[in-house]
Amino acid sequence: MKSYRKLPTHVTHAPGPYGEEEEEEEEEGNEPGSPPAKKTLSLRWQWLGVVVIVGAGLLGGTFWAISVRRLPVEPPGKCISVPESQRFDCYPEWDTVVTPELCQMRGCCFLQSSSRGGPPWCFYPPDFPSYTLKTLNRTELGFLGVLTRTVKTYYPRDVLVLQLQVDLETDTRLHIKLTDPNNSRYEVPLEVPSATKKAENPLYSLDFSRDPFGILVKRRGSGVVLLNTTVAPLIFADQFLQISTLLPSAFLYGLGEHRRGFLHHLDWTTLSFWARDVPPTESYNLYGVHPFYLNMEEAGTTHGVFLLNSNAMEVVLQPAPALTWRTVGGILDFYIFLGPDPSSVVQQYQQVIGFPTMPPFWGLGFHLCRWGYGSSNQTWQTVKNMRSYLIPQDAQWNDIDYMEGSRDFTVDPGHFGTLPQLVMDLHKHGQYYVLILDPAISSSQATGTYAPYDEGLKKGIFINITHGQPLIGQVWPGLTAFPDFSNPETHQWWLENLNVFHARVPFDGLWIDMNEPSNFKDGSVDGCTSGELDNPPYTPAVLGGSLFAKTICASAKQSLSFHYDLHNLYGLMEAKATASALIAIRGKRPFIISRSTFPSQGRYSGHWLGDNRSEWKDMYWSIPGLLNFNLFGIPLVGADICGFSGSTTEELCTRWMQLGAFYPFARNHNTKDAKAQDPVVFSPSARTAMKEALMTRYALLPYLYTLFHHAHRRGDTVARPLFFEFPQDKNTYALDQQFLWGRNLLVTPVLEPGVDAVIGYFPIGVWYDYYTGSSLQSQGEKVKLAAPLNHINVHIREGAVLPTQKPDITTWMSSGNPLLLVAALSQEGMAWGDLFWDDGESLDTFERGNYSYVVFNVSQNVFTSSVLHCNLEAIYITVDGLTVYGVQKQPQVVTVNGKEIPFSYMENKVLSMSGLNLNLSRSFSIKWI
Ligand code: MIG
Repeated sequence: MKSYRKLPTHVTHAPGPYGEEEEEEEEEGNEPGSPPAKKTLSLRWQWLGVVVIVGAGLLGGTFWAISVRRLPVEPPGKCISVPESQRFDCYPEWDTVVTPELCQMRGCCFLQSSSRGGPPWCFYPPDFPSYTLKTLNRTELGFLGVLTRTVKTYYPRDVLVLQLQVDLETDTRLHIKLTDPNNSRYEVPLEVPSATKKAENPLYSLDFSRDPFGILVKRRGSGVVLLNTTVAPLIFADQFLQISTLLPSAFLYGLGEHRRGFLHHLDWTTLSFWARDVPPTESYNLYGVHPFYLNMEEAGTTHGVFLLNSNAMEVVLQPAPALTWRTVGGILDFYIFLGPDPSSVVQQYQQVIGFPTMPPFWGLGFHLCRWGYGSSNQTWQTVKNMRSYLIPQDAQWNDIDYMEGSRDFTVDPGHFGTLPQLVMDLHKHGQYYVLILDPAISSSQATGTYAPYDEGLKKGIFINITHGQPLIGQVWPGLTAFPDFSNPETHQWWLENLNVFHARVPFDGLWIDMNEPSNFKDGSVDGCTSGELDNPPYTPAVLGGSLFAKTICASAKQSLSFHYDLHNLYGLMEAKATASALIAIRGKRPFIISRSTFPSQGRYSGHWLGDNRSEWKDMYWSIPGLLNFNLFGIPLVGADICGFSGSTTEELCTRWMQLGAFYPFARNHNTKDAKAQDPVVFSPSARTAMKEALMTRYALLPYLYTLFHHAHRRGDTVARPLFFEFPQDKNTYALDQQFLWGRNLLVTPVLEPGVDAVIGYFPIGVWYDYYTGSSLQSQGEKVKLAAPLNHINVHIREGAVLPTQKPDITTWMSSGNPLLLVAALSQEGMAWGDLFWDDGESLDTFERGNYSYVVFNVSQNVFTSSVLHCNLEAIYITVDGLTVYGVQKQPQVVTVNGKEIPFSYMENKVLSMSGLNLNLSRSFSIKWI
């Protein structure tokens, strides 16, 4: 009769999802294979049937029916009538080729569509059974409702009664939580803020659909529907939870960690979420998990949605436009952020997950690393070479080759014997040392020979298999056990080991790798159980096809829960332990870069984008990567500059060092067997170009540092997508080959070989060449820019004041140098900027008031510096120069605090003065007439 999708030969037909325990269900009249019981046929989805929408009474306080809609019902054509774009997949099992029979067993519609990878062939009919909203009561913060389901689904252990809690937490934040009121279920152990008072003037309104249950969230101003869950049935079974929503537009961002363009395509994509060690590849689940999206509405307003859930997950995107969340555990716990502009959405998200930590100033310098220096002397030589060419470098790193037998907290005495001296030498030069740690602890020594393992075993801090022994996997040192960072004891053990090691090698920062956690064995050396944690009824489309692929068993026991629930939190919990250990040991701001991440990670660490390749397209991919992690509240992010695997070329590495000079976290890192790619190994001209790019970065560090302060203080992005600043300009929505630093600095890198020009998009307004001050006026257009190999295009947005500093080869040197302020006037002759300044390393300087904050203003030919907050550090800083871009008329006189000073004025309308010798801690004004 019908032709099916061909069965790939390697796919064995999976048995139906009806386990023995489901027999009971059949007695209740929901026999598999038969259509849903009659009583449910009265349920209709919104576009077909009768939907009673109940207003939630946000305004008047009462609860009233706002509309009753009757739409034509077509039972026989009910399947055909569902437009392709609105077909929601009823048979997502990727390991089974769905047949009409299998589909009908689920009570779903089978309709083959033209294309593979297009609409699902088996999809929910409009009358597929779902939950009914039985009761809904007002609470202090919103509503509490009860949902019931009478017909079970095809997944085991449906939760037939659900509790719906809707809290109107703030005017811009709505919290929707669906839980099992009768059995406690795992919830993500994240400290989230709780509201005490209901929002008074929310930007949103709520509607509930009773039968079937659905929830609609609208933006009150525009009436745009932000969330509409009536489009597909809600499923809440023990290990299969699914909810779908329509999206107001296809401009969708976020949902990491994946290798994709910044703007998602909603062309039937399934994104999977399960922390995984794998070189970033399109469509794979990668190192970290961030179930957060941002969606532009047509009007240029923006909202965001966060699903606080840490289980293995999938998100399906389809062109309706619509989105489906599918997770295998926990609860459905949503936060909705109303913005209305993109920056506020990201700020509101971080109000829930926490703001990023303030990095030490040196952390913003240039970092150099590779796997396979092979010895401390070779590492040292690299540092000395950098110094001899006067190339900026703040931190030298070592990879696992420093270890003895790849074991944490050891040093290879043969090859890395001089490591302590190297670190001392770095410190003497005002430089810093960062080393790698892998979480897996070597377990193969006879007891008594490797203290971290022996002690760990005694303290019981390792993750156990179901019967209580440590789970043994295999990583670089051979057989390993895995510390359970969900156990506070483990933090203590980690601290003790770091402390002892720090006494030997006084490292300044830590690089935590392999913390997905990565395991060279699938599950453990003994495999995993055959139970439903290791083999859930539904496994999301994760790489390797199982939850234990290249990691530890989901059934493994951790102190807070099973690894099944905590897997995606491993990197977060390790980072948390590492941050508190570093604080305890050094008493200063911790510097940590982690591979695996989860929401709230930014509070403890930054992130690098993992094992990229030394290829042009990988350089491009880094930009969507940066932008995404800025949305996720982890602004300290960068990719391996010049590429990790494979060997780079001089041209690629030059372009990449230039782009990398604008990564918030700038590190050149290389794999073991690839040719060296640190700046000194290249030709004099390439080396010079790299050095100049780094000098530009170092000059801009006061600006970058101030951006980090705003990220820390209120959740601003540092590397910022253009549409954040120009949400009304649709041309910016898909841009991911350019980015901004904060509001004011536009970076337009070359991302392809063999060219000496680059085309960039410039939103409407005046943009000044960073280096020369020459201006270009854009109507919102693409502009072709000269881009010789020794040049990266950087433009200042009109209306900005940027604090810059005379660069030097370390931040230790540069941070004492005089400042040069650059003002780029708007067409009205105005500009604004600011500077956050402190000692660069003490803990909580902002919180304790140990900082200076200075605001710069230009209007009517007067530049003023206003010191709003001052501490000692600013007293040592001199403001030496001011350069003003866009001064239309040649001034006759320039005065500082009323006293005349010399100046220069150039044809391209740049006014500059130097030798000002002003003190940053005092307000001043400069006037030109
Ligand atoms: O299995 O430590 O992503 O940056 O150089 C590879 C060696 C382990 C993976 C990291 C990479 C690092 C490498 N590590």
